[in-house]
Amino acid sequence: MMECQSWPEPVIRVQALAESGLTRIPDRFIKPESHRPTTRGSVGGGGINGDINIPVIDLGAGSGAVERVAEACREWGFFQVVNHGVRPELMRKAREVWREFFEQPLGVKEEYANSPTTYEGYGSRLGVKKGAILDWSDYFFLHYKPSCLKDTSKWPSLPSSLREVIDEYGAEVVKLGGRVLKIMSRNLGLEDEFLLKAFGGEEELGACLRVNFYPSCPQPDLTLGLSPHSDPGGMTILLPDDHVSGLQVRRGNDWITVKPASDAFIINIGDQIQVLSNAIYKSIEHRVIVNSNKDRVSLAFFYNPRSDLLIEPAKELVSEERPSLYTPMTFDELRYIMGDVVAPNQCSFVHGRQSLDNVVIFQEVINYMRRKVGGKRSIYAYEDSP
Ligand SMILES: O=C(O)CCC(=O)C(=O)O
Repeated sequence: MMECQSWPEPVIRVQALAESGLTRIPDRFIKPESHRPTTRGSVGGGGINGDINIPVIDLGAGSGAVERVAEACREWGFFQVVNHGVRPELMRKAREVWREFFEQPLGVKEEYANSPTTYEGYGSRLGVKKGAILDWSDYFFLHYKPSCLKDTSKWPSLPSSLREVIDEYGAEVVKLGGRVLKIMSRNLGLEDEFLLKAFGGEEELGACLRVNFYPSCPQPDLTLGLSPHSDPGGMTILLPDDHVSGLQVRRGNDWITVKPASDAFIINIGDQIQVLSNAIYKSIEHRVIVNSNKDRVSLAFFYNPRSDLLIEPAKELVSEERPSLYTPMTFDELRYIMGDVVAPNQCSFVHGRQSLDNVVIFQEVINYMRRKVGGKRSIYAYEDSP
């Protein structure tokens, strides 16, 4: 496996750059014209279609909620939930401790500087392509599940309440994820536990958190906080900033700016649920824009299948009229293809994202890799191989 041990060039800390008072952003952050967040194709930000928003669903509303989740997963791949069972006070604290982390001096944060081997820790870029155009954000990435990957000593020790708050926050969000997976399974006509089982069950599934910090930017029209991507995992539960919007969701040829509802989570379908549902549920491209006067913080909790389990469309959703659209593949294999075959030298699984459908044509590559490692299906097997 082509593994990236270190960054290809000195890392630029975007927050420090923004705080230096610059008035023009470095060329490294300037997106090609067609990728810039121009007004054209960006609706929902106060333009003619300013009222459009992703569905907001009250999870306490019984069967009505269940149906609305189904519709949102099919039509949007995104929705917000309120009345979700996670205490607003805990949500507020989770944002607050991370804001405090990012407000600390650079030297304190650098103690957690990450590398592209695991991405765990404090980072400022995704992907290791030398000379790549960068996004206007820093982040902190940590594992929450499975327990063998959770190492709280790698989480920031300051502010002093961070580890405790994030531990509790993680437990609550995992619980919410389980509840939503049940609703999705039932909506697909599958047994309630289908998706959770496909993910490996409560003990084995993967859960990790990326906290994004988007500093204010003197030239927000030239760059993006996060480039367009869809999530390769199962499902993402996002706690957005409570004051500043920035997330945009692809809708046809347009980008819709999400208007976060009060105390809501934003949930989106990832590639693995698109595959398990045989594309009934959609994993939709999204991106983040920045602005000239306000920082923004978001907590993206990724809820993923155990990485070496084969993921394929549920048998119940495959028929003569609707044949299976995907070949069985593990989450590791998908990331491998996304990272090292489709987008060479991009270890990140969120950048260089190509359409999931393109992956089908790489089945031969997967077959070759499996033969090479004696049928094992973990990326770690590739690392071990000569
Ligand atoms: O910051 C946001 O609103 C979205 C974050 C996101 O898409 C991600 O972390 O993958």
